[in-house]
Amino acid sequence: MARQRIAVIAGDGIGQEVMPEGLRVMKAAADRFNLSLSFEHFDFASCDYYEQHGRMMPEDWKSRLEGFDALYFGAVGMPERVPDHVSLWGSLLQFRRHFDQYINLRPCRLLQGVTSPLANRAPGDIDFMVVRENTEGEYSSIGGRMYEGTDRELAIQETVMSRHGIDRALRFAFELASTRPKRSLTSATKSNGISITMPYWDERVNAMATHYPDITVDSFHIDILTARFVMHPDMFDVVVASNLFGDILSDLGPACAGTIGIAPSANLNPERRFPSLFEPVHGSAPDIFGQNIANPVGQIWSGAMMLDHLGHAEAADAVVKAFEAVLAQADSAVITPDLGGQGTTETLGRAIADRLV
Ligand code: GGG
Repeated sequence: MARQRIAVIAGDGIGQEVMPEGLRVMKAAADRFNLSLSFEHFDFASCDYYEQHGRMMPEDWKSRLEGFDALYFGAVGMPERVPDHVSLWGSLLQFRRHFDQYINLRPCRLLQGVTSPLANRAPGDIDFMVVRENTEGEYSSIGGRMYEGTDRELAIQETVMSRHGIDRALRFAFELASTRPKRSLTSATKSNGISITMPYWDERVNAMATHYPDITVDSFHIDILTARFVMHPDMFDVVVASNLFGDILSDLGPACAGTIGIAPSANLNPERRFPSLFEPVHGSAPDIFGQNIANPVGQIWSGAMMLDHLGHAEAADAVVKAFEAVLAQADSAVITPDLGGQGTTETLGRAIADRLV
C-alpha cells in the first residue's frame, strides 16, 4: 500500500500534551502492523500562531494541506489570549467546511475500569454513537450586529438547515443504526420552541425513516433528552443531532461515561473526496495545561478511528484493545487524575503504546 500522509496539528493547550502520546501510539501501531504512515507537523491553527501572525492560519493553508490522507488534530482555544470565536472560526471550523466534513461521529462508551458518576452503571450500560451534523445548523456565519455601542445594540445569527445538509447527516445516521444490534435511532429536536428550522429537521427525519422501516426511531426535545442521558443512558444507540445540540450531547455523554478525557471524534467526509479530521472531543483545557495530567485516551481513540478510516481496521482494533486493557487494569501510578490515578499524560500514553509492541 502507498504511504499515507497525515497532517498533525496539535493546536492549543493540552492539545500539545496529548498529541505526542497519540503519535506514540500511532507509531507503535504502524510498527506492529507494518503500516506506511508519515506524519507532518504544522504549527498553525493555534493561538501562538495567531499572536505571531495576526491570524490563526496562513493564507495558503488550503494548498499546504492538499494531498493529505487525514488530519490528526489536538485542540484549539486559549480564551484569555484570543477570543474563542476567533480561534474556532479561524481554524477548526474552516477545516470542517473546506473539507466538507459534514459528519462529526462521536462514540460514547463506559469502559471497564472507568467509573461513571451515575449510580449503578456498569460497562455495557452506556454504548452509543452521537452523529452530529457538522457544517451548518446553528454554526452559521450568517448574521451581524447593528447599532453598536448604543442602547439599541443588537446581534442576529441565523440557523441554517438545508435539505441537502440534513438529509446527508440523517442518511449516515440511519445507515450506522442499520449496522448496530439495537437498530435504533434517536433524534434531538426542539420543535416546540424553535418553530421553523426544528420542525423542518423533524420532517426530514420522518421522511428518511420511511427508507429504513427496520430502524426504531424516536425523537426528544433537547431539554428532556439531556435529562434522559443522565437518567437512562442505556436506552440510546445512535443519536442524531444538529451541530449545536450534537456538540452538547457529545460532551454530556462522555461525562456520564466517566470522563470527557477519553472521548474521541471523527469529522468525516464519508465520500472520501477530502481528508477527514480526527480530534478528541475535549478542548484545550487551559485550567490543566502545563501540568502533564491531561488524559491522552481521547487523542489515542481518535487516532484509532483515523486508522480505521484509512483502511487499517486490524490496527485500529488493536489500539482500542490496548487502551481498554490499560484502563481496565486501573493502575493508579499509570492512569491520570480524571480517572482517579496519580499518573501523567505520558505514563498513560506509554502504557498503551507498550501493549502494542
Ligand atoms: N478538540 C476539540 C476542540 O478543540 N474543541 C474546541 C471547541 O470548542 N470545539 C467546538 C466544536 O467542536 O464545535
